[in-house]
Amino acid sequence: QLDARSLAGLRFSAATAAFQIEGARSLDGRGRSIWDDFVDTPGAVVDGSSAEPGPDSYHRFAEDVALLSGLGVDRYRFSISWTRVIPDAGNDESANEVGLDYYDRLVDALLDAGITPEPTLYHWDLPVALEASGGWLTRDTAHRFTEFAATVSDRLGDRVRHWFTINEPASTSLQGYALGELAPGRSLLFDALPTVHHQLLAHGLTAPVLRDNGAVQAAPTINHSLILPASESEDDQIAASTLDAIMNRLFADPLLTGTYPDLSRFGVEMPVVDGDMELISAPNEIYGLNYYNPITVGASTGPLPFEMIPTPGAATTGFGPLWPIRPDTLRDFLTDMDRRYGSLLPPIVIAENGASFPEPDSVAGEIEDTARIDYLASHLAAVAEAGEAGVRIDGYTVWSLLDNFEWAEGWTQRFGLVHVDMASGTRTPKASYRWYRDLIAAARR
Ligand code: GCO
Repeated sequence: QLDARSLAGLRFSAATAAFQIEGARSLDGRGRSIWDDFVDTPGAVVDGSSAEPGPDSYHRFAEDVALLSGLGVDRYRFSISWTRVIPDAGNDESANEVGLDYYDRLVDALLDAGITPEPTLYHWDLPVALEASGGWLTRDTAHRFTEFAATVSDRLGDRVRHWFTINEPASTSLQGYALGELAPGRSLLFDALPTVHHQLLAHGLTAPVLRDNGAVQAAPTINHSLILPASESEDDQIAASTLDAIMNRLFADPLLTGTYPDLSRFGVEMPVVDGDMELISAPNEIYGLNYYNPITVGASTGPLPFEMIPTPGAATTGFGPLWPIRPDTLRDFLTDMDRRYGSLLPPIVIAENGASFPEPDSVAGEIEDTARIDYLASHLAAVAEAGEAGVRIDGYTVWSLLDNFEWAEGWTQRFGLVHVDMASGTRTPKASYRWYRDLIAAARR
């Protein structure tokens, strides 16, 4: 049961990402990213959609700000498109002033509405020329990212103090480079591991630059899942600990302790250069954590040493059997983190949490999305329980403010508190929007 008083002191936010909401892919000098290539590849996106027009926030951001203001959130987590700002990054590092102007206006509109902007600098839209020269397999990409971050923070740093650097590096490495499910669509299996180090290095190199430009927060957002073994058998337990190492410790350990878990069993060495681990593990103000679901795994003889299976007995979201709804695992994950890392763990900000459910493409009025309300309420209750158990948690963020382009799933998975008609851009708040608004107000009372 969720008691709003147990959430007093939490900072509330809602999140989106540039490629998922902006549309306007070829407008005002925006260059191409790996996601432009991905959506233009026949068959890559399930419904063949191309991320535009959709919410079209490039033109309709004022409506987004009004919706945020109506919610009463403290913050808005959006992302900045690298190729709007540096259209041909990798070939030519010059900035596109028109692209920067867009974010300038968005930031001003948020501040006028009393909402703290907390942009993410890398939400998966790598410039194509950088991918052509190796993408995140290449160390140089980390340096190019830092230059981009410097350009953006030179322009916005007088007003933006809260930054997220890289978003969900595990998704990029696993689904983007190891399994080919997301852009850039490469299937390198364990040879994708260097992309982990280069993304973390991108964070490590960039955080000091942001702080020099006035940042009081410069943290990555790391997606985690509690890993559940399919059975008590030794093979399943080993499979679970392997996936835990890859999904969780591979990111949390270097950021918090400055070391990688033992990777020798995968036959790959991280391309660590002297000084890297100090940069990566430099203390952060917060730990940005995205949480959606646990993962149940059993042993496998396939190309990977584990196999993900449905979590027995759990209800699922619109994503199907591999997205079980188990809020208790969020509480357990948070308390495990606290136990494992102790004083090395700064306060946690839940930087994404949310769920998709089947919903119509166009609506006449408010959708009664009670399943989403239940999902969010139960996960917030889990956050409160972890807090009562002593875990320091500073903020909570719903994914997402708006229905948006769900990557390879196109428009088929709706996560918004606000329904978006992808043909017209019309925004219609759902029941969950009203629920979140009331909850935030009650938590402040
Ligand atoms: C991320 C997430 C989001 C997704 C959300 C639902 O990278 O932060 O993948 O972009 O839309 O997690 O799948």
